[in-house]
Amino acid sequence: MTRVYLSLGSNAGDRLGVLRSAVQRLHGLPAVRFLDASRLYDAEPWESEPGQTAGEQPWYLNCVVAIETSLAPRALLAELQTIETSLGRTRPQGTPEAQRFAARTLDIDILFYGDEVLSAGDDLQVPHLLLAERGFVLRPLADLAPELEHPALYRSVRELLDELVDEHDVRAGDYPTRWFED
Ligand code: PH2
Ligand code: MG
Ligand code: MG
Repeated sequence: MTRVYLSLGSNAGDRLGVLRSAVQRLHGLPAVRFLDASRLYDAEPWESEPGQTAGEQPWYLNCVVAIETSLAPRALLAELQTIETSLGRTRPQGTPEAQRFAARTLDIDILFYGDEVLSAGDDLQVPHLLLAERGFVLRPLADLAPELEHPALYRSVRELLDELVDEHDVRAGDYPTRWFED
């Protein structure tokens, strides 16, 4: 079994309901053991469509989830994409940029897969390439694993958060700490 950290985000529809359902779906995967989830954060959109200001995009509800899994990275990614699709994420037509910037009901990204460093195509870069630049990832990750060391940057999550320069607003929302079923 490998310890994996996932970033979950939603900025369309019933954001909290979608994140709760995503946790339930993770519970339901036979090759996955759900471990824990961070608090929830209201986070300013980190990128907006070119020509669009961040204020025009709805804010995200973000969290990080820890699991253990016997699935290989690509098999895990396929399961996560199935969950995204079944909870209503449609992948818009058009250029990769158009897809990247579309509002999403649910996005699940692999942050860490054990201490592996993988570069297996655009869709599977582990650790996540932008992890160390994003408050909406580092804040919830530090709830769960402050001492976890980034296998390529050799810095702990807490150190990365201390050194972070990210102007995007990330607010610990007024949500229950145990917002998910475990
Ligand atoms: N996800 C993105 C782009 N921008 N911004 C926030 N705050 N949270 C996200 O999860 C997020 C984002 C692409 O996946
Ligand atoms: Mg993402
Ligand atoms: Mg994604």
